[in-house]
Amino acid sequence: MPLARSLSITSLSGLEEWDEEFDLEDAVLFEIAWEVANKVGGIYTVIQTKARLTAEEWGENYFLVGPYVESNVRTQVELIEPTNPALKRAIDKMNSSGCKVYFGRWLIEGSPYVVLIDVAFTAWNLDKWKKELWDNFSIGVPWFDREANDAVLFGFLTAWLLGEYAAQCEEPPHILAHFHEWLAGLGLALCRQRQLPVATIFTTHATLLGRYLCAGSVDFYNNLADIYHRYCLERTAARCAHVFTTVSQITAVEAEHLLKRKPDIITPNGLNVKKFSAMHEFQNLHAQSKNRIQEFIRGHFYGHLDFNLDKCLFLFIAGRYEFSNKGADIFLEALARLNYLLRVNHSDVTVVAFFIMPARTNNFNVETLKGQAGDTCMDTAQTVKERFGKKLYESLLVGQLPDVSKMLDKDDFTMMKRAIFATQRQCQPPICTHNMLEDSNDPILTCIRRIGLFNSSADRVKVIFHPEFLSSTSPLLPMDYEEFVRGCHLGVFPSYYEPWGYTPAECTVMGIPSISTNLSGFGCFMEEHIADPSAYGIYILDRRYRGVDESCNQLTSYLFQFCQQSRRARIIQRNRTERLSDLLDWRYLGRYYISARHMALAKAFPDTYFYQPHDSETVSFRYPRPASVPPSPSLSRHSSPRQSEAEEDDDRYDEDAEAEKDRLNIRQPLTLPSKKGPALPYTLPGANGEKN
Ligand code: G6P
Ligand code: 1S3
Repeated sequence: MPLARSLSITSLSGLEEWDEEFDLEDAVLFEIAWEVANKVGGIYTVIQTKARLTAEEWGENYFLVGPYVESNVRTQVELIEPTNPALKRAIDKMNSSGCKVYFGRWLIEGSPYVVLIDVAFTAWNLDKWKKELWDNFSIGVPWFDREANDAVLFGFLTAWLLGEYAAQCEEPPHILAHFHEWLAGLGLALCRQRQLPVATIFTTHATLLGRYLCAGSVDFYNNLADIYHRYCLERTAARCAHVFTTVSQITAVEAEHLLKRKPDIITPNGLNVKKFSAMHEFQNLHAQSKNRIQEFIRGHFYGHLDFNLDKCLFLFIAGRYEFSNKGADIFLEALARLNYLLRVNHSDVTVVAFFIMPARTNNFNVETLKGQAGDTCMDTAQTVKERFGKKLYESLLVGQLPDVSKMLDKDDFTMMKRAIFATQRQCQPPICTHNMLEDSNDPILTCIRRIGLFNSSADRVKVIFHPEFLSSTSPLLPMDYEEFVRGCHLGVFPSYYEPWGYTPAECTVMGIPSISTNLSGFGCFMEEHIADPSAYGIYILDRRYRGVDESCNQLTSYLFQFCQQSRRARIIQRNRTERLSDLLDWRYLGRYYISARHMALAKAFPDTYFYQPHDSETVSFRYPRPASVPPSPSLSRHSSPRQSEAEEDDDRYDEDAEAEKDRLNIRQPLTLPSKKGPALPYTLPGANGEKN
């Protein structure tokens, strides 16, 4: 049944409109990835968040293909009979030939159809298929590489599915198959080698060699046996695809050199942006979540709570535990330098830096649990208050004013002294919330020991390492990730290797400023689209053209400037950060995927489809500097290091008027992206020979 579809992506608060007249005819889209309904890392987020928009465009003709993992299916997928007759026949045929292929609806936004293949069930074919791989592509996969074995099985099974589907169609079909990452890449190469009627797209989210080469301290030689054949699979897919895409400009450079193919188009990662009806709802959510983090801090620092929680800033880094690739190394170093600067400048700001990176642990540690066990001082104050109230009442009952000197007796004082003693601790508040299995070799703990950030009273920077992802059911910090991010003041992601980087993007859509780098896809993208990123709370560290020490100084400078902002400046900045959400919404970024698909269809089926690049692919939108107040909070500061108390606490300024001024200014003529990053000061303020 021919389907004539055209697409119009409407204006998102001024970002240019995108009308696409492209007749998809009877095309059917298969999107294939190891992370379909199977959360491993960032690719899951890409596919899961993008599904709604893709399902809107392709309707009944959109199928995601992934591995069958029983535990995932139980919680995320509703198994149903295949809806498309040709696909049903193809699945039945495979199942009667010794495969296990399931069909269902993935229970996420957009409810896309999923085809899930049990690769283990067909493992008996592995040797035969590996031989075929060797004969046709000269790629040998060693027996011990389990992940690559899965890639071989998944590749042959997906190619089988697509071939079978083509065979079952009554009319010659127009199949479009979009493969993500090397684990799914072999299916693409097989489609080409078997000359199936399939238009193919390959998207790489990171290159294998790039990741290994950047990791630095990773044991390169002992990993060599796992690298080469995987690299061959990746390179074959990239070179065979009708259309090759990467998620960012920085990964495009990598691909050009390491995979020897320049991407045809960049497909940046988006998010499903939630819009609140009340404009400042996200600010209220920040205040609520911050209260919960403060509660945790009260417990964690019991006996050492000698700092003002109201002047406490919460910073965090989160993600896969790749110490140097994710920049945890330079973050720690910069925190040590920040600690020094805050101390010599007698700052009353305290910074608590959270490290949320999963490592091997055997439980929460006792000291941390004790902190969260209950507030002895609060319980005692309640008891003493009740006893006081009772004595007062008894005195009033007999018609006498109370004798104040007798209202608290010896027992009350004993109880209060006991509470004071109970909240004293012999040790410093713990750095790590869990017992680590490899405590002595752990890179974060080793670095903390070297730089001496031990949560002592004199430290203005405190560190908390939570080596587990957050969960709302945790007895320690019962918050889910989103809630936690909302309560923080700044996300710090100084990655060295980061093809895209969802963490700063997630901060942005929640209105939380972040630091990323010009080596991360996100950082490069924001640098290209915003005239003064730091004014919008998007700090981009230069890790490309500067040495580690210089980058570290720049990071320290950003952190120190951030600590000097007044509350009012932080609120203005959060408003601006949140305003960038549209730029990261799939409703805007989805257009690059759409172009890639049209391009592939036109290349594979030139008689049916014609592709012409859309204007928005060659001209880039750029947010101007905000008009309302000076462009960057650092420039709006008084010459003295601190602002007045009155200004610090003034959060009642007219936010709507500020926002309106910015909005009027924000729609400017389109300009081409500049090649140069923003010029920001990165010298260490106050570090000129001052001594502690
Ligand atoms: C939000 C709330 C304000 C609160 C402020 C705290 O804007 O709406 O009521 O004062 O957050 O901001 P801060 O940066 O100090 O956490
Ligand atoms: C990759 O996951 P990672 O954390 O290993 O893909 C993500 C999705 O494209 C991307 O955001 C991330 O930078 C890559 O590194």
